[in-house]
Amino acid sequence: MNTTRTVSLIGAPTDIGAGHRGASMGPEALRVARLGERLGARGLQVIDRGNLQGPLNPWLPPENGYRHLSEVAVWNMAVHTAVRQELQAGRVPILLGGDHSLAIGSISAVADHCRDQNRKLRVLWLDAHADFNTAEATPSGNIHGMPVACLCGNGPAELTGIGNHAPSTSPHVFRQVGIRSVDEGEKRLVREAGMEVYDMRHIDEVGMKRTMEEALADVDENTHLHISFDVDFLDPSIAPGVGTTVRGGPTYREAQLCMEMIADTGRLASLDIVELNPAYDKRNQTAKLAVDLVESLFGKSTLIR
Ligand SMILES: [Mn+2]
Repeated sequence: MNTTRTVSLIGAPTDIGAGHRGASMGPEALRVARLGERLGARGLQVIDRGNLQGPLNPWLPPENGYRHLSEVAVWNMAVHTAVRQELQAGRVPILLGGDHSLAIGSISAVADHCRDQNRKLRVLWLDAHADFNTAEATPSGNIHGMPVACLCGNGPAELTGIGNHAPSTSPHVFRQVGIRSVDEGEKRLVREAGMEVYDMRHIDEVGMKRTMEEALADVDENTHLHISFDVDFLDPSIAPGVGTTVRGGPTYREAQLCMEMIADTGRLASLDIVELNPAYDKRNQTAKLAVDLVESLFGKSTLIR
């Protein structure tokens, strides 16, 4: 592992792709929960880049199956540029969302970087949802339900074309963990794409430990490991501060184990923290929990192991 790693916090305060307002307050809630200070205490160098800027949320109904498509594209281009810059400077970008549509910008940047550096990309998608919807399959038109599809080339050109390569990546790069809500049409798309999904039933049956061993099985020295952490991954009893709660998610201990096993690989190289919605939170508890988990992701453990 590198000696002193530098992480860059990049705020993207928008709920432009979501079906509920409020994820735009996520970056500040994470700062209030002392994300930067806590990572600094882990021995990391932390640079806070402040917040990106983009269009306000006009809160309009979907058009041709997409809600706020042009605004989502503008935000994602800004995210792409910012994440790319940090990677090129050898830093670990942490995107503070914002809703999950922003993963299009961040993961397209990571994918471009991996192509340049000849590294293997692995994306761990921690989420209650597969986010593999298309305009035809989605009931809502909310683009935060479509980022994985867009990154794999299944979406509008405004989004599939972000970055240097279209499509940015392929379903085989993804390992999805914690999934428990997939729309009917989306189920078929996930199946056809052959994406590796470790849903909650799988976690129930074999446990989080074996699930993570499987999800991380082919991470090697040349792997760039990107984590896309949708806070709705967590059970709503511990993480109420999200717009789209789905019961039956990982417990506190399961989530900690998941993060610690990722840290053990030593290959974590970029991170999204998305869908934190302070409008639904209680006394910032979900932001504080997210910060606890991110500390584990960066190697905090109970004992010296
Ligand atoms: Mn998501």
